[in-house]
Amino acid sequence: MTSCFSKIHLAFGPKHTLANLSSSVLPPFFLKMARSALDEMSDSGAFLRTASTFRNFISRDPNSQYPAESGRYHLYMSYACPWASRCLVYLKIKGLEKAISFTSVKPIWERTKDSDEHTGWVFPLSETEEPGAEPDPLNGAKSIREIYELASTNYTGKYTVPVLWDKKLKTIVNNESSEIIRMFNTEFNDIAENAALDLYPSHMQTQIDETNEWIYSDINNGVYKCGFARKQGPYEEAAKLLYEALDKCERILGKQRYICGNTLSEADIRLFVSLIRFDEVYTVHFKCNKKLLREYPNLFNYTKDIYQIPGVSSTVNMEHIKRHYYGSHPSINPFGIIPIGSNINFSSPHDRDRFY
Ligand SMILES: N[C@@H](CCC(=O)N[C@@H](CS)C(=O)NCC(=O)O)C(=O)O
Repeated sequence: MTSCFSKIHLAFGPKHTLANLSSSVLPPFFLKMARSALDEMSDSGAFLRTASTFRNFISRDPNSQYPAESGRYHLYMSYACPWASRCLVYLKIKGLEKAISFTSVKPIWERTKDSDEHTGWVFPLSETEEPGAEPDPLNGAKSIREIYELASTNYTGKYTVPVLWDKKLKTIVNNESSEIIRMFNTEFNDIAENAALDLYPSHMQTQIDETNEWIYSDINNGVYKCGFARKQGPYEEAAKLLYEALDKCERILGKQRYICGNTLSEADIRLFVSLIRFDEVYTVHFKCNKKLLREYPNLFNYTKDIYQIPGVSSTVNMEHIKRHYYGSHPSINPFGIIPIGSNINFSSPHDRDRFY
């Protein structure tokens, strides 16, 4: 566990310390840690995501603290969540289903304790209560919050998914999806059914890292900055950057099949999880309505292309996605009405094989 101080350190990167953070930069969670994404707000009304806390690594080295053993780890996730979904995509396309088990929570946040007002991810009480979701098979927990409390008695951050759980040491290994996908990509190759697939090959790493940076900031997190902004200025700034980034993707994808060239890479999976949610959710719920995904020919066909990679469509549960966003943020959608949507068929033909 990191201390409260080191969490602030992590959130702002290594350059910043308490001493050089001015009070106008210090977010409210310095005084009271954010308990949900809806609390992560700067004084200017902009959404400010806090860093994940559990940052251990599974290793292919059998002598490491967390060796890559089959059957040892469990992914707690939500089909609704883009960050958790990217981990599930990796689990499926790397052929790790037999090695790493997973459970999805229910899509709509509920009260996690009678004694306070926190709402968050909960498990169904039975196998049949919620299609796609299952009761916690390992710890019998009622909520993801309980999983964090089992791993640490003094945890004060958000109770986010994904959570990579170690069944042997009964603790959380890691709750940061960008790191979990890297572990899934390389560390389980002795047991992965699709070990040859490398989505972060050394010759592409610089390009993938650079691409991830603007896609994360302007698209993956950019849609949240639009949706959770509490003032017009930060919303407009985020929306401008979002659409500049989408236009850039559209241009790139007019010249090549994938975002970093003609080979599928990590950057594609990271982009995909946001695109697949775009028209059904972000356009309405997060006010990203300058243009729809389906108005971008290259991006739209590209989304279908990734969706049709064997294993990927099974990670997309649009029911969970829609019910989560429209049903879990009452300050944005007080009546929980789910817009009817366009019900896009991502299995329909696409034109991306023109690049081969
Ligand atoms: N940095 C984390 C972010 C995960 C995250 O924000 N998950 C959201 C769901 S989409 C969550 O669990 N939020 C719970 C909350 O805000 O209380 C990662 O990428 O793994």
